Amino acid sequence: MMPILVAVQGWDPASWARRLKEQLPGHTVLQTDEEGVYRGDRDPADVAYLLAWKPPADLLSRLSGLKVIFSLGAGVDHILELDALPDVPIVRIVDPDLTARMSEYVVWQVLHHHRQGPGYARLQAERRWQELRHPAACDMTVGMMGIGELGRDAAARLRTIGYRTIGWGRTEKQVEGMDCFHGAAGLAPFLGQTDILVALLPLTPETRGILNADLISGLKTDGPLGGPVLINAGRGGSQVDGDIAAALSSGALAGASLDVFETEPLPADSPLWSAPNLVMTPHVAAVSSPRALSVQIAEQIRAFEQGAPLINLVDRDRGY
Ligand code: NDP
Ligand code: OXD
Repeated sequence: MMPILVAVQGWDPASWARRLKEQLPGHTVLQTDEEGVYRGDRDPADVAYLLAWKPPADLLSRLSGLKVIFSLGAGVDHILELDALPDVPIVRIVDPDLTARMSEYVVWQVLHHHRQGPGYARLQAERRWQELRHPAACDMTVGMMGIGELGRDAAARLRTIGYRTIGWGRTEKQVEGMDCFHGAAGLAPFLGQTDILVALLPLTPETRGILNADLISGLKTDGPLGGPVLINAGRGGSQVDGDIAAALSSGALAGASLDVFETEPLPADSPLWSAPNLVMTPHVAAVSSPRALSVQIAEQIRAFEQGAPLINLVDRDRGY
């Protein structure tokens, strides 16, 4: 059977290799160390399947027999940005486990701002017993920037709580239960109705830096929270950290939750560390579970070896 190589940086390669081996006992499963360096005896040119999270570019150039690359995340910018990417199919993660984790994060953060989480944290630190008013969910509009696999599920769950949801994407779409906007022309009307903006966009040349001061100034300002809130769990490259910190300080944003940052880990001198009303998490909104995701990857490898088409393929020209 053709070898599989798990190549991850910053994650535990052994847990992925072990789960893959359980699913595909007939296959040889190789792994890199946690820096993505392959130190095994087997010739890298024998590797047929690469399971990757931020693989080092020089590793890819040694995998001359590669047949498929599986991204171990939903996003694929960590692969597409590499030079000398072999011309093989790239598969990304679309999986109920990952989707559910992201929706949990989005619901958690929307509710946190809606129910005055930052204000109550401040009052508790000051040992003050004081009520802060909050609007009804049905009086608030959550704007989903990115209405793909993750954005649509999160919106559906927000609607069960009572929020109105609207969406913005690249191409025209009809999604039950939400008004959808698209493209440059659809952005202003979308932002103008949005109390809480949730960004779940892939990082592409078009989305790089899109969450900036100009965009923030287009958000609805007379909503029930006293100002708009921004939640970004897509990619840090889509935001301008300094603009968000400034908007929080000036009150142009009433609050924000960021799971991703322009540079990760967030540099010690980032103004975001001390920005008011900001919830920060270290890129953990929807972590990839080896147990859940290895099942689907193994199924795809088995199907591919029997001549069936791969699913969840990345469109390289589109960039996601
Ligand atoms: P999808 O590919 O299913 O959806 C992407 C959405 O973004 C689509 O609605 C697409 O529009 C839209 N989009 C892409 N480019 C543009 C653009 N230029 N202008 C407007 N809309 C655009 O991706 P997923 O929902 O599965 O994942 C989204 C992203 O979430 C991932 O790419 C990844 O970066 C991030 N992510 C972050 C995680 C974390 O832990 N923080 C975990 C998992 C994912 P259209 O359909 O019209 O093309
Ligand atoms: C992903 C991520 O893309 O975790 O899945 O960021």
